[in-house]
Amino acid sequence: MADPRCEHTFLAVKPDGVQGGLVVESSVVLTSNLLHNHYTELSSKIFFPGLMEYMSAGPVFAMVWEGTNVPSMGKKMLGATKPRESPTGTIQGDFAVDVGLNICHGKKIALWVNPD
Ligand code: IDP
Repeated sequence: MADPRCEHTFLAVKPDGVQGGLVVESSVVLTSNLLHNHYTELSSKIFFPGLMEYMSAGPVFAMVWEGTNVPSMGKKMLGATKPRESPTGTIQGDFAVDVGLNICHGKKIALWVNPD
């Protein structure tokens, strides 16, 4: 039986983080289809076209973490969506420069495991 304490969460280092050398392992360029599905709830936002362009600008480094409390732990490590609202010691607070260039992201595992 699966351990109920064993949770999963999805995180990605975005194109600016990969280009900035935050990861050295293999990374993937996202298809337009996957990106649209991933951000479907933001499709009416004024920044959506820019978000698509940003996320297609280069490879991302995608991960699924497994372990006790990984969703809340991952969120705490990432910090806030807006880097200026992210405390020192979080990835966004320490490395990101702007909400449109915010290095990391966490959510939606199933979409990435089965993109079609
Ligand atoms: P999250 O990435 O922290 O979960 P969401 O609200 O789901 O936050 O936003 C997804 C992504 O959309 C953000 O990480 C950021 O790259 C982009 N984004 C969100 N709000 C804005 C904005 O006001 N201007 C530009 N980009 C934004």
